[in-house]
Amino acid sequence: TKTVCRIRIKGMTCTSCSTSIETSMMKVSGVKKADISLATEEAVIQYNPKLISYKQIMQIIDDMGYMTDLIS
Ligand code: 9UX
Repeated sequence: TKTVCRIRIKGMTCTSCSTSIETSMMKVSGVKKADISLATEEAVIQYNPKLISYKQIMQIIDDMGYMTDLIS
């Protein structure tokens, strides 16, 4: 089972964007770690697949107003 996903995030234009996504993700039940890079437009998220799926994680980021694609 997957426990880490890499997601492309489009639409981040300043460091507050990446920081706010990171802060929000850390509050989501099942998310263990969220590293989000503005420079590479990539998020690496560790999660517990019994509590949340990568699709749900991507949906949360989409709902914040960004565009996501699964990298791996
Ligand atoms: Mo920076 Mo991001 O002013 O939505 S927080 S652009």
